[in-house]
Amino acid sequence: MYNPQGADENLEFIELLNISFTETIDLTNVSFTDGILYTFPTGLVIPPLGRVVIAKDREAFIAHYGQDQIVLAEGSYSSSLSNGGESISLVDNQGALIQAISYSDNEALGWPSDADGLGASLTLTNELNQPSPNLASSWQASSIQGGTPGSPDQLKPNDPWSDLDGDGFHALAEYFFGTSDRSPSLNPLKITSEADELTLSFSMNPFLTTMTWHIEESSDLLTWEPATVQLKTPTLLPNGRLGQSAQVAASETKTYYRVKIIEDVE
Ligand SMILES: [Ca+2]
Ligand SMILES: [Ca+2]
Repeated sequence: MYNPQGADENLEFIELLNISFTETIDLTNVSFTDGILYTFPTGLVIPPLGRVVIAKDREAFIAHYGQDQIVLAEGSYSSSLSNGGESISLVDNQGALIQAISYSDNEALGWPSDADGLGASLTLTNELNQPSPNLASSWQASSIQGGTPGSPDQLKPNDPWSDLDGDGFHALAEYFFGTSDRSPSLNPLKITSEADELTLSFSMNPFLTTMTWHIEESSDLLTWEPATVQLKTPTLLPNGRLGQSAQVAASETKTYYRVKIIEDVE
């Protein structure tokens, strides 16, 4: 959030995401050195796919956003994120460059105007595929006002059963599959066959933390049982979602398959 709504710049924040699915990253003495100045304290780690937020004014940030579900780094950065765009650098504890980012507020060049003082945050898209942070096309305005510091841009829907785009997929299912409930989606489930094997595949939101799933089968669409499947290793798709697939043995009789999505209730 480089240009919060209003004249006050104290609600600026910057968020780091660990894009590894397996590695924890130790941020001890990692620093921002250009644009803003900040050094991470000893022992701060980001788990795989985890996020950490650094505020310009920690107290103002907490008063506005709270701290639920947010890993907020100690202290605050000094200086500000320029409202006209600038270059910022993140370096490791030896001073070697990790990431340099040049952002802009230039709408004519495609930078999102809603993130320039109108309430949205500047949000990297398709972040797991490491888009260039220097290109306007890599960024969008956050989906909701104020952004979602500490969380992915796509939040779990308040009403799981709504179907705003009328495509037949409920909001919670779209959240699970990583599709939008604000634009119609095609059936995310695909079945392909090769020799005697059927492969069931679908895309999945990579940032799910409170949902599980399994595949079920039925011969009559009335009685469903867990299917015997061989799950393949998930892959990262070009669209930034996870590609899940499972092999099922071909059957002599007509068989239906479905993905059952289970929301863990805390
Ligand atoms: Ca600013
Ligand atoms: Ca829908």
